[in-house]
Amino acid sequence: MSYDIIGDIHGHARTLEALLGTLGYAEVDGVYRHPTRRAVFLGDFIDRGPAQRGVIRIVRPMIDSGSALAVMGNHEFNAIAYATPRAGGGYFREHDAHNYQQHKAFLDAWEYTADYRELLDWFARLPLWLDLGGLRVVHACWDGAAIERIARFYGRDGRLGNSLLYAACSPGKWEYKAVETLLKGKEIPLPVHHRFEDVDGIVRHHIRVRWWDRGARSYRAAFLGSEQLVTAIPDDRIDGDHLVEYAHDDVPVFIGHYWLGGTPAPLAGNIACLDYSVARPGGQLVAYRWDGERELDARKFVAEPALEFTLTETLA
Ligand SMILES: [Mn+2]
Repeated sequence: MSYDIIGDIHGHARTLEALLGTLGYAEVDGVYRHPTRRAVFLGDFIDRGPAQRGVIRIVRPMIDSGSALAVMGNHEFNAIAYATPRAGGGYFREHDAHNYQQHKAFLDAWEYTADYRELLDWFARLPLWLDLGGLRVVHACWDGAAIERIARFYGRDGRLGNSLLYAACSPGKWEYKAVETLLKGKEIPLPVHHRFEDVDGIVRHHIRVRWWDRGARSYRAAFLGSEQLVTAIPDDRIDGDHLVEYAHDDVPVFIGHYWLGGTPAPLAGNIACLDYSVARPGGQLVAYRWDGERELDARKFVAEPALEFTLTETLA
């Protein structure tokens, strides 16, 4: 089976339609299909962009009909947690100003509608990871030990039932760390007094890291994210462990999540990130056309420039 793996979409339906067209998918009876291939979505369908319903209208029929597979992103996880009351008051994801702002585009489109709960139930059926034999898919980090532990206690399908959701929203429980690593990756604290502003202008004291990279010895070398931020990261030697075991001869793993920029290319011979910041001006929606190869090839990325911004600018 050949797969087209597609990165974080974040409410950019027009760009998604353009990319599906470029990849040779056509809409038949409301479902985009390819005659011989399947799509695989890396999660983060929602938040940020202008087409919160449009994206779901495209991806859900594809996934429900088997034209596509998908994993859950941290934004779908957060959406479920935001809407789930905690016993004793409040919600699994707090309704504070930061969380509300990050989720506002989605809430505006869905919160007070008849199909809101039903969509969240659908999100909850998206697996946290997919092992397709010759390739693996997870939103941010393939942590084999975390996956094995969740599979053993909660089921091999990797789905977020109520008990796993509860544990994953309880700091201190192993499930919290495990789900966080799969959906948000590894983060390490910067040395004391070091901080930087991320692309949203939020001050960060932690960095997302190249979790497979044994060669990265400094914070800057281990940093995984937008290249415009690299110089803001200290070049000090890393104090502590940033690694998750992923052997260079293991099968390819595809991830999203990291807001990369520039020209898409593999991060390692068997690791590719397909999140090239479609929700940022100048960003791209990126796919990788996989045909069974063990060694990933830079020529097999397909990038669609973010169309929504062009349209908005034209209208303005
Ligand atoms: Mn993400």
